Amino acid sequence: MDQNSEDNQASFQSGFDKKVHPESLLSIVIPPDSLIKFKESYDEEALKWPSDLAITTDFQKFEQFVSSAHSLVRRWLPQDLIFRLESFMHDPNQPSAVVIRGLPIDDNLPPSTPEGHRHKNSSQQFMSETWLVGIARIVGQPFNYEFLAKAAGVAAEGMGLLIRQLYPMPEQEKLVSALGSREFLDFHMDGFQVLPQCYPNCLVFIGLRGDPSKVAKTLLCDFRELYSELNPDAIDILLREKITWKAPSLPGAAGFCKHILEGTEANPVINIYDENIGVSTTFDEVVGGSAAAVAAYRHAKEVARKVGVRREGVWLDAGDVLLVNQRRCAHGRRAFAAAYDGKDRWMQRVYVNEGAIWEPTGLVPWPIRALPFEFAHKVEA
Ligand SMILES: O=C(O)CCC(=O)C(=O)O
Ligand SMILES: [Fe+2]
Repeated sequence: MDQNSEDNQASFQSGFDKKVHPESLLSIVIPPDSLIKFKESYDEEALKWPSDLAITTDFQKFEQFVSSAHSLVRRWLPQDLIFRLESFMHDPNQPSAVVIRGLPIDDNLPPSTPEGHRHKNSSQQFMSETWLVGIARIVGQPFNYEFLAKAAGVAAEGMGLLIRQLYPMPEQEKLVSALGSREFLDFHMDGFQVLPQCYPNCLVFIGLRGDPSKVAKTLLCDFRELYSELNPDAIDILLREKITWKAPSLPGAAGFCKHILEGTEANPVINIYDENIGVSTTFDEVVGGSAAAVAAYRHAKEVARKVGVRREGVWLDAGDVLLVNQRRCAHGRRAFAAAYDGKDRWMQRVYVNEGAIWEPTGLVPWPIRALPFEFAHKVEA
């Protein structure tokens, strides 16, 4: 057992926040009447935004938008909700995920396709982006990874640098992917492989169009619930031994190594991933460690699937926002059938970090919000 392993075990057991936890998913419905005048105030703010917001690659220009979105959200969401969001990432008594339903988004939504999304932004329609970025800004600082912006099937420009568009794409139909559909997307944490200071501590999604069949739901697996169902022998091994991932498919990443179980007993972090995301490599080709550690990791993944799938999951309709605290739960998605008729499910997503990313003490110059992918863990001997 190396020194790191012992430290992990000691800190895990000494967690002092042994409070009763609230429900893991909180749902809040915004009364439509309270936002009747939102559009007027949005239109007034939008006049101040750069006219080339849809195509610019100048991050300085986004700051005007981020700041406006932030102030609009502060003005229009109920104060008690703002208060909750401000403590969402810090207070263990907050839920692990929150869904806020009923926000007004852009009228006459174009088809759920790359062309549709380009059309929406080139017509200066940024209402969904305003809620998404403004809410993310209450929780922390919104960002994206540059390689994801490039992989979205459209030019890496404009709002696409900051916001990921999620609609099923025919060419990814059979891939395990956020842009796939037929394959179950198993429980995972986004940014699994990045350096800790560049980790998306929170994910924020907004629905633009709900899956018409209502099958495509975001599934959540709360770590406290998962932990309570893990076999004690597996817990013991996962606290002592690290798992190694060889990640040939990850841009710039030779691989990385970490403990599956971190955090504290009261608030465990259980680092699970879907090793098939975006690739055709098998679990055995990717995951390394002692036979006992790999078996314990497989067990954690199986229990996560059982725990996560028995909950209903979250179906996001137009104007519904989902915040997921990645230190408290993993997420996945049910398999579904896409029609590619323009009416498929459409969501947008940003990542949130509380600020460790940026200079002067971080790694990236402010205000770049699309991070170059140079932050992967390397395999440790
Ligand atoms: O489609 C979903 O509900 C979740 C997709 C996903 O894992 C992600 O966007 O990070
Ligand atoms: Fe994900």
